[in-house]
Amino acid sequence: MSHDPERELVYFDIRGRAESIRLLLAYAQAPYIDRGIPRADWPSLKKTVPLGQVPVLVERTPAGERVIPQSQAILRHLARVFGLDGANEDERVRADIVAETVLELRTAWNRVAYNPGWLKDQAATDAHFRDVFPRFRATLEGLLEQSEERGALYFAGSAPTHADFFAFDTLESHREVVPSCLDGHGSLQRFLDDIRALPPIADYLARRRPSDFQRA
Ligand SMILES: N[C@@H](CCC(=O)N[C@@H](CS)C(=O)NCC(=O)O)C(=O)O
Repeated sequence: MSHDPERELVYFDIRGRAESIRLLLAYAQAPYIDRGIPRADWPSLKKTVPLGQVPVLVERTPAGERVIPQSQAILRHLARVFGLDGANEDERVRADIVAETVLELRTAWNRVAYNPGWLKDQAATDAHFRDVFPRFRATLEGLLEQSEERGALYFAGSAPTHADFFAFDTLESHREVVPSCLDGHGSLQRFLDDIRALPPIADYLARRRPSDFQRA
């Protein structure tokens, strides 16, 4: 008898903050309901979710329901459940360092990419790619190269962790807007290619919803 909960990921029908969670679930080959809610339904749904925001992960078992808000809490919970949080304490620490770094970049990116509209403020987008992105790209490249020096393919170790899916999604999201933004940064490009080639990820990428920026 399976003890896996039934999972439902509730978010808007975009990649946004839910996409690294979807990537991790795809890699773990874990079934779940990917509930993309129409914007028109949001005002009533907002009142029913714990922090009034999405994404939210709902896990249902015969014993009851676990409802988790906050994308990073969801991602790290699933990483622990599926053993994608590092093979030992050193790897877990490295995964957290990378995830926190990516979160800083992502927070800045969300501001220009999603608010107040889809890439509506060209000056803010240009400033992000000029003043913010290069700094984080250098930090992430340094962290990845330290990992490569230890013989590891991924940010924390020799197997992917939550931090890799978060980094992948955030870097890819930047590349969708400025395709050349990783030119000359071979280790980051190699990392993205390696994640993309993981069979369950390749399968997911072939069928996922279109880029958020195709709606811009
Ligand atoms: N720190 C939260 C932020 C969540 C968040 O800002 N969600 C947005 C969508 S990306 C939202 O729910 N917006 C609608 C609202 O706040 O009413 C997370 O990472 O999950």
